[in-house]
Amino acid sequence: MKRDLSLYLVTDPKLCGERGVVATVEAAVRGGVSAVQLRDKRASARELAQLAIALLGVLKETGIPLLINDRFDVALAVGADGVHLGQSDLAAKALRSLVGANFMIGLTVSRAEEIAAVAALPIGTVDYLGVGPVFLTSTKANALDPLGLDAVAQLCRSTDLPCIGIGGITLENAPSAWSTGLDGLAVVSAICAAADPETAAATLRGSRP
Ligand code: TZP
Ligand code: MG
Repeated sequence: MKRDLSLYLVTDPKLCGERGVVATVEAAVRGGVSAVQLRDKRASARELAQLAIALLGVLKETGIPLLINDRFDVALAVGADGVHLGQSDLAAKALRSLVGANFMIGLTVSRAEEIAAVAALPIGTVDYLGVGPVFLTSTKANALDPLGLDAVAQLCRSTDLPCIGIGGITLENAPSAWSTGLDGLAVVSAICAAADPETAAATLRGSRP
């Protein structure tokens, strides 16, 4: 099934604060996010699975996919829709051999060589690319230098896979991020740290030209 990844929320427990991840996702869904990734670098597998099950409850019957950051084992165990892998996680090809075609695999890329490596894989190995950081971000520890709009546009043009931009995307700069030809925008702080995540999501939703 083709999924709508055009407004992709990545959760951060610290930035969601007292409101919590579940309530933040509920509000973001009301505002119009089309995909959710559970990301918590500090959680144990068990904690991640527990939160994932709660989020699957929120997303049930919305058609909005839930992906798990890094941990395909947790994603499979709870019946999530997919996993988002980084360049140092298990190779997408190895994972695809273990899971069916309906299980989504996203991969972070920041360089032309990484996109070329994906292009060399059998079609259907990777479902979408997370491209970034587009702008400067303080959300991710050890984030790479920002790619900037021209490099993002060039990376998007070099692949047929859906490209989802991430890193420093805000309500203000979202229109310029769209101008690169990205298929979707992924945000952490723009929604998780917003006083009103529903309105933030709706504003981002409305930023697409
Ligand atoms: N991967 C690349 S940048 C980033 C991740 C997880 C963090 C993006 O966070 P924000 O708050 O949207 O800049
Ligand atoms: Mg990762």
